[in-house]
Amino acid sequence: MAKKLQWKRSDKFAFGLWTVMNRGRDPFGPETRPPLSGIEAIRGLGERDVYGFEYHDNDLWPMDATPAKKRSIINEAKRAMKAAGILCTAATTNLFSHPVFKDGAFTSHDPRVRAYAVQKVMANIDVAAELGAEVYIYWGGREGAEVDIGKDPIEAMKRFRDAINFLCEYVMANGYKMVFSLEPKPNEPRSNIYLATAGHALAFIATLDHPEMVGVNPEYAHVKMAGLSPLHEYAQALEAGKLVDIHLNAQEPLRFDQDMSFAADNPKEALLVVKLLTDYGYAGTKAFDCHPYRTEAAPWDFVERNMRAYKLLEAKVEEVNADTRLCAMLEELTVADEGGWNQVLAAYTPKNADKLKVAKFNPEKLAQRTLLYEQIDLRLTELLLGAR
Ligand code: GLT
Ligand code: MN
Repeated sequence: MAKKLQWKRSDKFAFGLWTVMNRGRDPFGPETRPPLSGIEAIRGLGERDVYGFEYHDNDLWPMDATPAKKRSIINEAKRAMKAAGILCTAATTNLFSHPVFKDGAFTSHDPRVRAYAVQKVMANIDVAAELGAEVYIYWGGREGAEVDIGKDPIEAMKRFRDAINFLCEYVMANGYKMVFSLEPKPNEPRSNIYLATAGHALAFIATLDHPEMVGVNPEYAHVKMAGLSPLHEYAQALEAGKLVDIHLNAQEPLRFDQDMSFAADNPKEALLVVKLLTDYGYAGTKAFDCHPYRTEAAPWDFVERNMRAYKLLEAKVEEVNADTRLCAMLEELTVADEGGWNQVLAAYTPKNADKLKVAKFNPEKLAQRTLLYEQIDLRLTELLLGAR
């Protein structure tokens, strides 16, 4: 394998422990792979030069673990991390598997369930801080509804907000160095999940007591399930300074949650995402959140292919950015600003408004400008397919 294409820890790749622990169960059939413990998952990822892992509390210890059992698992995880040279980059809480959360956690009608959910998160935030995680994710899988008349969506937002506000204060009160991250998803397992897209999440964050403590980690496949553009979601979050983590994978649009490996469906779209992250110097971890195909006997080919795909696309981005033909055509899209309009549009002033009011434009003439998008797209396709 070309050296450049071999991933290194410095690439900051991460995997959710649950991705390699996934055993291939789906709604139509049982597990096809043997179990893997959280500790074995940490070791296996570390052995493959993965930079970090993300975990749910119950990926590591069962919900009914005694305090002593939980402590011994956490200690073992710390030893495994040290031995394998892998970091814990993000943590999250399982607020979706147990039937207690069947109608939501933070948005449950039952205040006891909401309190239990917040308590479960607080307990894991303590562990996350001990393991060194600096990002804490909320994927509200059960926060949604099938019967909307039975669940006021405005009330649900208020409950969600109260929970996040409470937990922000908890992190501050403990002096933890940790930011929160909301992970949007439009549906599955609920018919409709609240905070369905990055846009919903960003708008919600602005209503929190500590918006500076909360960002988003859009998942590529979740965006595609909503029929939207992962590139645009990542870009909007990045531009807002809110992209604190990313979940990479692949997904045919508007289907059930397929959770395929990164770039498995649409390499051009994946390329543009890697280009965005590269060009704008995204510095967070790049976490893969997908599952090995059900036909795999072990998760390790899956782990390697995700990182390899990212490195291939990264090398391709370098080629694309250096391609003189493509660069020349992209350059042609820009227009010399002879009228000084960029400066006028950059800020409202009475003077700028006056200048604009009296300006003469010829829309017919402006519309005659041709744009080389067919040729540009073809060139990108040539580069992607390795044609000369
Ligand atoms: C679950 C979901 C993911 C979330 C995880 C975080 S769990 O597997 O499908 O997208 O990132 O809770
Ligand atoms: Mn995810």
